[in-house]
Amino acid sequence: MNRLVVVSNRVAVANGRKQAAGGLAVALRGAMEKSGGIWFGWSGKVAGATSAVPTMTETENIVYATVDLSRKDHKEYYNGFANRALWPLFHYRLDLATFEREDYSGYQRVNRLFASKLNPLLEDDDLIWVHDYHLIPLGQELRDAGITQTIGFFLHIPFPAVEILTALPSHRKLVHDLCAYDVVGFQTENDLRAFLDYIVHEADGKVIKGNVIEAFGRRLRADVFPISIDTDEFVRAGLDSGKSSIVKRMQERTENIDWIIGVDRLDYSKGLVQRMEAFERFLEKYPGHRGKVSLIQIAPPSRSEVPEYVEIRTELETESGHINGRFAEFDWVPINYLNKSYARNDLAGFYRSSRVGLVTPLRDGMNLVAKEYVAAQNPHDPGVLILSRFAGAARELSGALIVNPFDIEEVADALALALDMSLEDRRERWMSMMKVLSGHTLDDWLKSFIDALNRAPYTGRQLS
Ligand code: GDG
Repeated sequence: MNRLVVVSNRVAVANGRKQAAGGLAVALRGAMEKSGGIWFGWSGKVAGATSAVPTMTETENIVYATVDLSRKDHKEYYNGFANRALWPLFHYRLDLATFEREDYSGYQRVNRLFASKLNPLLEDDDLIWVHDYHLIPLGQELRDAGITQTIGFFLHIPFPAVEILTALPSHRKLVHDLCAYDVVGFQTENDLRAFLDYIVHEADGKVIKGNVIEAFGRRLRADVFPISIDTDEFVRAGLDSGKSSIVKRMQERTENIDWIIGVDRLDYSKGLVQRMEAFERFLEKYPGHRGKVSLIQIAPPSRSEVPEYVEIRTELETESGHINGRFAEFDWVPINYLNKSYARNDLAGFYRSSRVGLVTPLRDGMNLVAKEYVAAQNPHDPGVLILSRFAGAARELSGALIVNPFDIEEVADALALALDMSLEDRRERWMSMMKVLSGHTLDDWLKSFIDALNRAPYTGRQLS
C-alpha cells in the first residue's frame, strides 16, 4: 500500500478530541493511518513571517506538517485570490469577485512555497492528493520541481461554466495547472462537463475515452467523485442525541413548535437572505402556521476578514430582525438566528428534532448538511428535506423537495407542502434518500479516489 500524502489549505492536526474534527478529517486520517501518511498545509496561524520549515507533529502513523503564513501571504493568497476571486467566481458570483494582480501573485507564491516545503518530505512511491481551490497550482509547482509521483486533485466546490471562468484574467494558466495532475476529481457531472467544455473549446484539448483527456501537452483523467458523509455515524448520532441536554430542551418544545432547520457557514453562496425572505413569504401566505413553526438557522461566521462576509452578516442581522419584528409574539419567535457553532452530536439532535431541513444554497459543490439531515432522521417519523437544485447533492437526493432558491414563492410553497406532508410520503421520500446514503458513504468516496490514483496510467507529466 503506497503512502498517502494529503495537502489541503488547513490541516486538522489530531488532538485526541474526536468531536472537534469534521467527517472528512476523520476519514482522511483513517486512510493515512492505514498506509502511513503526511498531511501538509497551513497551520491556521498568521505569524510575523511565513515558516521557513514546517512544524512536524507525529501521531498514529501520520506526520502533520504545517506552515504558518505571514500577514502578507495570508492576505493575498487566502483572503485575496482564494476567497475574493476564486470562491465567488466558482460560485457564479462575478458581481462579488475582485481580481487583483497582487493577490494572484501571492496565491502563486504560497503554492510555490508549499511545493518547496513539501518536496523534501516526499518518497518515491507516495500518492499525493491535493484538495480544493486554494491549491490548484500546487501540482504544476511540484512537477516543476521534478516530482514524478502520482498527484491527484479534488475540487470541493463547483467548476464554473466557460463563460464565467473566462472572466478570470488568469483562467488559462489555472486550467493549464490543473492539467498537471494525473487525476482531477469533481463533485458532479455538471462540474465535469464544464471542465471538459473548457478543455475542448478554450484549450484545444481532446477527450479520449474513459474520461481521459489530453490538453496542454498532458494526459490525465478527469472524473466525478461525489463526496458523502459517514452515514452510520450520523445515524448513530441522531439516535444518541436524546442524551444531550440542549437537544432535550429543543425536543421539549417540539410539542408546540415544528422546527425548520438550516445549518450553514455564514457565506453568501448558501442563499441565507433568500431563505429568510422565503420564510417571511411563507408566514405571509400561510398565516395558519404562525405561532406554530420556527426557523432555527445555525450560521457560524467564516472568513470574517473578507469584506463581502462582513456585508452578508449585516444583511442577515437586518433581515432576521425585520422578520422577527414583524411577526414575533411575546411567546413565539419566528427565526432563531444563531451565529455560533455546535458540537456535531448536538447538530445531529437538532436535525432529528426538525420537521424540515431547509438547504437552499444558490450554488454548492455538494452540501453535506443535506446528507447529514437525512441520515439523522427518525426512520419511523422522518422530516422532509427541501433542497436547492443548485447543490451538488440534488443530483443524488431526488427524494427531497427540489426547489429553485431564487424563487421565493416556490420555496415558501415547499415549506407548506413539507409541513403538511403525510407520514407515508415522508417515509417513502426518506427511504429513497437513505438508500443512496447507505450505498455511497464518505469511505466509498475516499476509496474510489485513492483507487483512481493507484490506477492512474495517464501521468500528468509532459507527453513526449
Ligand atoms: C465545502 C463545499 C462540499 C456547520 N455548522 C456546524 C458544523 N457544520 C458542518 C456541517 C457540515 C460542514 O460543516 C459544512 O459542509 P457543507 O458541505 O455543507 O459546506 P462547505 O463548508 O461550504 O464545504 C461543499 C464540502 O466542501 C465537502 O466537499 O459539500 O459544497 O462548499 O459537515 O455539519 N459542524 C459543527 N458545528 C456547527 O455549528 N460541529
